[in-house]
Amino acid sequence: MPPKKKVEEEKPAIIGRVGTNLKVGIVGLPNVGKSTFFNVLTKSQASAENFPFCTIEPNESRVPVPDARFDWLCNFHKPLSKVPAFLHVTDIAGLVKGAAEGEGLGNAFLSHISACDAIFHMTRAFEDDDVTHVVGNVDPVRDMEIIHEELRLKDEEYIKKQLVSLEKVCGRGNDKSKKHEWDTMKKIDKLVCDEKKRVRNGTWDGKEVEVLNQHLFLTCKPMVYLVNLSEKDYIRKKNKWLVKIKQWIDENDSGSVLIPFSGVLELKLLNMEPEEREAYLKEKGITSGLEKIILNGYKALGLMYFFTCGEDEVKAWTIQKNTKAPQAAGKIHTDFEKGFVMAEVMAYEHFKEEGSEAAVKAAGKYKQKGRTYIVEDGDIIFFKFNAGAGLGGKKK
Ligand SMILES: Nc1nc2c(ncn2[C@@H]2O[C@H](COP(=O)(O)OP(=O)(O)OP(=O)(O)O)[C@@H](O)[C@H]2O)c(=O)[nH]1
Ligand SMILES: [Mg+2]
Repeated sequence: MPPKKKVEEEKPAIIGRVGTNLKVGIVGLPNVGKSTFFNVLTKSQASAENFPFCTIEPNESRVPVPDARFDWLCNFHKPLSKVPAFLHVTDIAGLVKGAAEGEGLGNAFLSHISACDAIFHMTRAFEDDDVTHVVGNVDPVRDMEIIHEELRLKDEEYIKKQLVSLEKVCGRGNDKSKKHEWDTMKKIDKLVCDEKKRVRNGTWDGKEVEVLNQHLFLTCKPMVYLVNLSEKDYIRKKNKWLVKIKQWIDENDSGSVLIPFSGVLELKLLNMEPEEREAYLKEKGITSGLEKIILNGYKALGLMYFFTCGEDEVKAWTIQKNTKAPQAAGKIHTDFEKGFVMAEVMAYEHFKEEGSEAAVKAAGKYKQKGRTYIVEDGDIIFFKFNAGAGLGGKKK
């Protein structure tokens, strides 16, 4: 007899909120250039393509994710409507030492950072006597430690409270249903409160991740480190802090990305006419840092997208990694998921290589995929679905 089909497929548990409406928050000490960066990011993208609804709130915005594939598809189809993927970004007030206990703007930061799914951790490595440094001098490594410690302290406070209530239920109350959550909380407590590490530094199995995802700890959020340099240092790609910052990240938050940029330079570029900007970048032999920052923010959120293409619309649909075809179809319309029949899939590269859908078919690269297909980044998909009795249909 053939072996029984495995019911549940193993897939790596994703740490963080489920969904595609995820956002990155800009976090750092006061006066490191967060709002300047946020404004540049928002304005540069908004003016470049004029996408509607870019600014959501004064401190929350969405910026299109730059993608040469999307541009190519738009150029090919010349659709009436173009919808790229967006990265949602929030500008958060600066944190200071003691914030966890109410210093500075205090505890308000907690809910703002809590609402974010990843963090642009911004540090200042530029010297400028006109811009006050809250601690007195420029030292980005010390500053990173301050931020991490405030987030850790906030988690510590939360963990201790959780332990008390879980103790009540499972310990004295003898209710075993929350035993696993309690055990996991004790493991988190040991790591965060005793060893002074971050939840992200731990190793967690699938069931533990479920607990993490119920609580969404601040020290569990993925970080992209943005180092704000003077224009001069950015151009010469040198700053005495960069090696130390990299070392710190490797030791404390290994695997996270470090991106140097220059707020003043980006602001300057923003105020130039396109030709002037291009000439300036060429003369200095540099590129703007914004694209890399947006792409890494999007990646840190664990998001990707597939395309639907036609004369009416070219659109990038955001999904989480490991999304199967029916759920991806459900992003377009719930009926697509309910009545899912199949996904007809072309890889973007194949489409570009072959030049038309017919040619992709002729080359045998047009695939029909079923419900277990895990959608890949850049797939061009045409879903077939059954809209119910008498309404069999083919759409998108
Ligand atoms: N020299 C220099 N000054 C900068 C740069 N970025 C920002 N500034 C200046 O630093 C000051 C603070 O900038 P913001 O962008 O408001 O800083 P922030 O991090 O949002 O500060 P808070 O909102 O108070 O936490 C302003 O006077 C900016 O003009 C930079 O790259 N270089
Ligand atoms: Mg600000």
